[in-house]
Amino acid sequence: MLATVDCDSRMSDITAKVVAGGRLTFDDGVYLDEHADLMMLGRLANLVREQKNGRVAYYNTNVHLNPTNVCVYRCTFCAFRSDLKADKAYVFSEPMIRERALEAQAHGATEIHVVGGLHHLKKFDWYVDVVRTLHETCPEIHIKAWTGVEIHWFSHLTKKPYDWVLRQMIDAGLGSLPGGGAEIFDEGVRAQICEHKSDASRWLDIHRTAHSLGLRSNATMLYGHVEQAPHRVDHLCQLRGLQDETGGFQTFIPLAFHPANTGMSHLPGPTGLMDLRMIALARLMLDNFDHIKAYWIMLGEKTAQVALGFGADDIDGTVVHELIYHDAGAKTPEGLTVSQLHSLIREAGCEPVERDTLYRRVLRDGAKWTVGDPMLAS
Ligand code: V47
Ligand code: SF4
Repeated sequence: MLATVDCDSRMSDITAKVVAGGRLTFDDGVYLDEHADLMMLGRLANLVREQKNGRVAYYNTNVHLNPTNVCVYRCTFCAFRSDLKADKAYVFSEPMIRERALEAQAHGATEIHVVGGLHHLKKFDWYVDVVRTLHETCPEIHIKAWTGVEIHWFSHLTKKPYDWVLRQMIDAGLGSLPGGGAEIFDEGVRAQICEHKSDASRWLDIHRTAHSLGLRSNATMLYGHVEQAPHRVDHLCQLRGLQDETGGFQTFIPLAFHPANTGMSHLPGPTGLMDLRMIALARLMLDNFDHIKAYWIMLGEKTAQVALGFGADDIDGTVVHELIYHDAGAKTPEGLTVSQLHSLIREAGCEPVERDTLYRRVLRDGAKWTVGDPMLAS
């Protein structure tokens, strides 16, 4: 009984803090992650979501390109990577990249999302040419490309600093950075799931540099594997700290671990309730992020729909050609049509709004599209 009273008073304190617009501490976050009643947590997160974004749920029309699956690293959570000489290894040629851009254009996409492996033999110029080919083929489409891990690899290949690498990419047509590669910042967890990958301080430094050059970026967190609540909350606090400094992050995307075909396939992966808890926790801890994305490809359409009432205001996009999650056992379709996205959002009681990568409203007139001003979260 006493424990219930303590829990209730802790939740009341946290609720009062959130309602007053105050900032939650690391300890508050761990409490919410480990003990809070899920429905109370969801209601509180939804309150913040409505203050920031009303009942709008954003989506975008995008196409993915994973130009190679060959990767020098061996992250234990990754089912997508391939050894150089394995049967599943592939590398996109320039005509294939051009064809993907034209397919995106025909599909009405405003964004091409590009991430892939770190190929043993490809030089930096090959990665620059991927961006250049896409941009020259379809200059109107925003290119969101390369995670912090890839930018770190390019810096290693060229022996040049991050700002030089990013400037080359911007000159070739890069528009922003996706949020991947962050995984979990804690070093002990990283040692178990991605020991060779660039560490937290480098990932953060790359995003800091990108923001200083005027690029916007996203942030992610991979959860539901070997990490615990304090690791997740520490990760969110570190992102919040950088956002205080730069304001350059647009959206946060909690990524649910999919175990099939990975080096951690013995783990069960997160439950649906944990997925909702992570969305709500992120909405409450990341008070300086405008958007929280429920990435439907990874959550499944059903959980993503519920997540719109637990703090999320974005469900990503049409996502044609997704491989990373499907290689790891995702059962979702590889893409959804705009009308499917609309019904999914409306059924959740939200208003669907198409955005471009920079959260500007997309206005369509038949096959043509233009963008309005950025929609500012309050
Ligand atoms: O960094 C890889 C994750 C990320 C698995 O910025 C896995 O808009 C779960 O970052 N189970 C790449 N996750 C994808 C990514 C992303 C996705 C959607 C939108 C945006 C955005 C970014 O995928 C990797 C890693 O954290 N990942 N394997 C797996 N088995
Ligand atoms: Fe390579 Fe990325 Fe997979 Fe790690 S997550 S093995 S860096 S493709």
